[in-house]
Amino acid sequence: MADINLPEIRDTLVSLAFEAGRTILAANPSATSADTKLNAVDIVTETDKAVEVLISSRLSTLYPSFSFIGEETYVKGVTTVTDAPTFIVDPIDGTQNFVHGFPHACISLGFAVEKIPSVGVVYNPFLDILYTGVRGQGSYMQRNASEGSNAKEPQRLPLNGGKGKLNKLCNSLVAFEGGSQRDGENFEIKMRAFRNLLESGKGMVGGFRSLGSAALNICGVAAGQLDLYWEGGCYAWDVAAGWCILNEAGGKMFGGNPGVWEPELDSRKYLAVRGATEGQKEIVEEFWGLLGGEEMVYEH
Ligand code: LIP
Repeated sequence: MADINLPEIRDTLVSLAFEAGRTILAANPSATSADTKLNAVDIVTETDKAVEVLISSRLSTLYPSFSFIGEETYVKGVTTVTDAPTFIVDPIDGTQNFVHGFPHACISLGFAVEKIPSVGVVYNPFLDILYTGVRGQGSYMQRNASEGSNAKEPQRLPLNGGKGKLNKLCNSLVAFEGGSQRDGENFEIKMRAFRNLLESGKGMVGGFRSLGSAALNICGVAAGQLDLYWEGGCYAWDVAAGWCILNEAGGKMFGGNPGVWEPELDSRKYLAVRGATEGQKEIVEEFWGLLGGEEMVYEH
């Protein structure tokens, strides 16, 4: 790790994110053909594939000795996250949003060393908002990010220096996602959890949101705009970049199943919690308590 220049990698990933962002903005998703993967709601467009090719080819030229994992070239049971320095990339996180022109989709570019998220760049080209994080060096959000001299000053995360204590779930703004798997035991567990989180007399979260992009949900938690984000079923490329940004903002990633305090990067079950002066452990335990001891199980 000592001889890897993380800020240089961040700068490379930022310029790649802007280039990918221009490709995404130039695409006409309604005229772009979309294939399906797991089922009819798990879609991939030509633009997802083109952006991944752009990013992987640039990175393999610039950093030939580093590994690369991308959503569109992942092979089930074959692609694994190892200890090697690895770029972990989702070319468009929030593909359903992209296809519908709902402006919450992003390029998610992570870099992990020994499976520790060490650089994160998440860029929403529709809103021109950039999130960056470098291990040990803080994380930032920048508006009008691609506009050169008109770009706003990067703001250190969490915004407003954080909001202090985390209270109970009923005082919290919580994000969770339905995900693309819409059957089976994991889906049933999620549906029971959603009910417990929303129902009066149980968690009754103060508010619930689904941005449709894991990376943007995590960045919202890093910024302190969301208190928590929970999802089962997403992959390392959905979370790697945001995880670094979250850590550097004083937040923490816990496991999506009860009792997992230090989740693996590719565990596919995550609970992101914003930075707080106190109450992190308590709200995680309150959240896990609403899962009724049930555990989601996902293959890699
Ligand atoms: C999406 C995630 C989203 C999740 C979806 C999907 P994609 O990524 O970010 O949070 O609920 O199942 O994985 O497919 O748009 O890259």
